[in-house]
Amino acid sequence: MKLKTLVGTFALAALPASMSFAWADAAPEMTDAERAQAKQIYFERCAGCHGVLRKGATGKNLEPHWTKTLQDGNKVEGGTLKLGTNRLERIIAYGTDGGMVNYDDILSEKEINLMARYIQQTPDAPPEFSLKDMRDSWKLIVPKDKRPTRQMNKINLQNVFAVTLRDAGKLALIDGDTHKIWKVLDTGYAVHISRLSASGRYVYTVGRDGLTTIIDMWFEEPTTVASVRLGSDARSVDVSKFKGYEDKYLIGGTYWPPQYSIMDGETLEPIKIVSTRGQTVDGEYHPEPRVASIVASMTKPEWVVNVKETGQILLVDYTDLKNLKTTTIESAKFLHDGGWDGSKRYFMVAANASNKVAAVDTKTGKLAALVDTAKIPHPGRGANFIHPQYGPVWATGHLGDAVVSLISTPSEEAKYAKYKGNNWKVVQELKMPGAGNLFVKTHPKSTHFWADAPMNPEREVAESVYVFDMGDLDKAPVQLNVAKDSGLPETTAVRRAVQPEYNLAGDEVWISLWGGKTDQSAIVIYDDKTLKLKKVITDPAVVTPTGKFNVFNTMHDVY
Ligand code: DHE
Repeated sequence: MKLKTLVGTFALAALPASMSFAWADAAPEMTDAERAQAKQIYFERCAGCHGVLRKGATGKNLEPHWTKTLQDGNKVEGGTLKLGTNRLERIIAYGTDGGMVNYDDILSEKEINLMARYIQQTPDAPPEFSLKDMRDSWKLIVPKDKRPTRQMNKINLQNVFAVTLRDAGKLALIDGDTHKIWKVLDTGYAVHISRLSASGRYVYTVGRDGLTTIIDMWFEEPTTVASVRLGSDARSVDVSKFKGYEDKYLIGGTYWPPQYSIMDGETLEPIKIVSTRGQTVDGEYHPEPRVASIVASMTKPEWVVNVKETGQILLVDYTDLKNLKTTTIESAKFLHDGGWDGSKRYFMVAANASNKVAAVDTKTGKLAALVDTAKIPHPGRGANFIHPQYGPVWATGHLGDAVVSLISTPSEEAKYAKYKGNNWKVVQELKMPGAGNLFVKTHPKSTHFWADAPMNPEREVAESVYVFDMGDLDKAPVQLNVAKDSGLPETTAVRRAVQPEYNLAGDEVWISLWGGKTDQSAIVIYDDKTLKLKKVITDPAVVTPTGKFNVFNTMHDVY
């Protein structure tokens, strides 16, 4: 069994920018072929956290002034700077306790050496992507008038799960009633999220490579009816949901180029691109402010667009796209993922490097609060429930700390008025076995609260999920070892148990067992009441499953 080893953090950000260093004259040599290979690996594995221009966000800054070997043996006045090829190789292989995961079970020694040399070179800036480029990439595969006018199959669409098959560049639609794979469709590479049309008929996917697809579930078999490229690196997409605008527009956010794009919601025909380059909340210009989470408001015809590097939250009004009105709300860096509070008035978004959660009031269009939390909040969409002592709370796990934070959220219901004094405070921290949580989940019909820990360095923790009893939150959670329960033979790569998702009835919880690309992975289903194993889906098509999105729960933001 190969365990992740932790080494020290970079501890670089604290060094003054003005410090003058004796840099090695040149970065280590690379052939053109090596550079091309490293560029591809960097895009697939590193750019998400460190940025295309390597300015850093969730991950550290990796520009050559930090990474290149120093001539004087890697020592600088006032501190020790130990980068250069050897040190970088160790960090890439074994990870750091700052949140960098180990790659010794994903990349070969040769590839690790390649990456250690590559990140000492000047970053490659990919080309920009214009509205014309987007239009050129647009494929309307089935026009609207050639699509069914009613559902042509007997599947219970509300209980379908859209499952990302990350490294296969595919999406599986799984029938939640029968647990059978309905169809596997080609998508962009490493679909990050799926979102649902307001009608529940269309699934929208967005690949890390910027390819967005729209899948129509009314055909006898799900069919991709259009696709378009948003740029070269993307993470988020959502549809217009406000009354009168249901499914009219789709918005997609890109990491590269840093911008958001608006399309027709049923054909994906490109309409508009808006750049997010500009000033950070600290008053500095940033050339790569990436679009992180996006969500459609139910309160107004607006999307909430969270810009990572600037810490600015944009409320984009989609009623008049020619004369686009945007409200810009200052919050904190670096904005990442988030979800609605129980009332669906406040959008809660993690400002992960600031150890804060920003709450946006979508009714007033203002920042309601910046809540201090434990290290590196990572909510996914978070989870809402009524706490026995503190009333309505929204929960987030943490990548950097062994707790789940419960934040008190406001409610207009008179029975919760007594909890008002606690609003926007962390009222309880639930103890986890370690850091490395990515996703939490509960359901209005459940008494359980589920949390994963896939980024924990201990194999056993990363391969398990933890279930809290919401009636007694002081009790330690029950550990379910998903890898063992799957019955699959142990593999070299850690099989991370990731992203609990409920079914329509709220009585089953689905967990992805995310193994290596050539290993058999699985979707493991538990009975939510008894916590007993119910089903293991191990079809050979299940390659590197990660996110799962139940149609009904995604449409109605049930979490
Ligand atoms: Fe995610 C959500 C970005 C790594 C699985 N991820 C999100 C969102 C963003 C984001 C901005 C919110 C989208 C929204 O709601 O509109 N994720 C990033 C990264 O930048 C990061 C750190 C590095 C990268 O290179 O992508 C990253 N994410 C991962 C993974 O490694 C995960 C575990 C596996 C994978 O498929 O890549 C992963 N991210 C997810 C999932 C969601 C998500 C499953 C949606 C959660 C939900 O419940 O809505």
